[in-house]
Amino acid sequence: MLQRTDFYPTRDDFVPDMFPRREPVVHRSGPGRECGPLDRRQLEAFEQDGFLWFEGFFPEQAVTPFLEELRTMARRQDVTDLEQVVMDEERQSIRSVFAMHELSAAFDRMTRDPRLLDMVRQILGSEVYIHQSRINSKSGFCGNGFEWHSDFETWHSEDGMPGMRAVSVSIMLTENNPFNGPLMLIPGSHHQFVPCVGQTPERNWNGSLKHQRVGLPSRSDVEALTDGRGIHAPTGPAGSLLLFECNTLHASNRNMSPWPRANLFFVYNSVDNRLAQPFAGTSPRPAYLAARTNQKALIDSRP
Ligand code: 6CS
Ligand code: FE
Repeated sequence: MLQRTDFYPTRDDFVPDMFPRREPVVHRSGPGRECGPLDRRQLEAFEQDGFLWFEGFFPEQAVTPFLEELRTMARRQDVTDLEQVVMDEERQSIRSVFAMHELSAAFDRMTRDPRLLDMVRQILGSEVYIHQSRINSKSGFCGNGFEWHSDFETWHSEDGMPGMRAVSVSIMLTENNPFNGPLMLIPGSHHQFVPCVGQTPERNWNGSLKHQRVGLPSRSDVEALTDGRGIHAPTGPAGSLLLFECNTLHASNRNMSPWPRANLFFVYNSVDNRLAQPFAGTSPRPAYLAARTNQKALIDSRP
């Protein structure tokens, strides 16, 4: 019988105040799991802040092909008509492409890069699989932003992710600077679960991927979480890498600059945290948003 106790109640007309998370941030389990590419200082920083930033992790030329691939996709109507491709409001440019690892061999290889997998396995203390992958792209002048939210709150409510044991890896395809809508994170916000007011409509994803309307923490909760912590917006060249915990509150502004901002995202979920039924009671989301059949442990592309 799948776990049906909902330890993270949210998406209702009345919800509890925010409360401490149940799961550890860095999972220690089994001998040898302590080892991995992240040193003690990095593990402590991830535990404390809920994210880790690696400026220039990949050389820029290693990520340029993904940007070329995105530009080619944007010119193909058979691609932009796919349900997993989300256009921006004016349908002028691509906002997101989901399940990119199923559309692109290069993208699939990158999700199995041992340098990434070893860090994620070390943090989650288990084997992992891809819960969701996407490219988010904000063209110059017109790329819209994303409201403050916890990804886990959505994945728990709408995908049935039982607990907080998932990590997002984001690779910058373009320079992320203070002007082109970089990701903003609230350090330490991952320690608290923030229930959100408002029932989840059926097929919510038809609108939420363009403009999220439910699963938004209250402004007073966001303000409370920034007290003493501030907001951090990592910036750096294409090829930079951000690891962030599934429950770290994040947002991004619209892109008012003339420069594009595009990032790859892979969400690794622990094989010990496989999806149950959506806790919001809604129908499961499409596979391009939440893997349900392919939840086998990833094999890395180690030569
Ligand atoms: O619904 C989702 O899964 C997506 N929504 C947001 C705002 N971030 C996470 C994820 O890509
Ligand atoms: Fe998000």
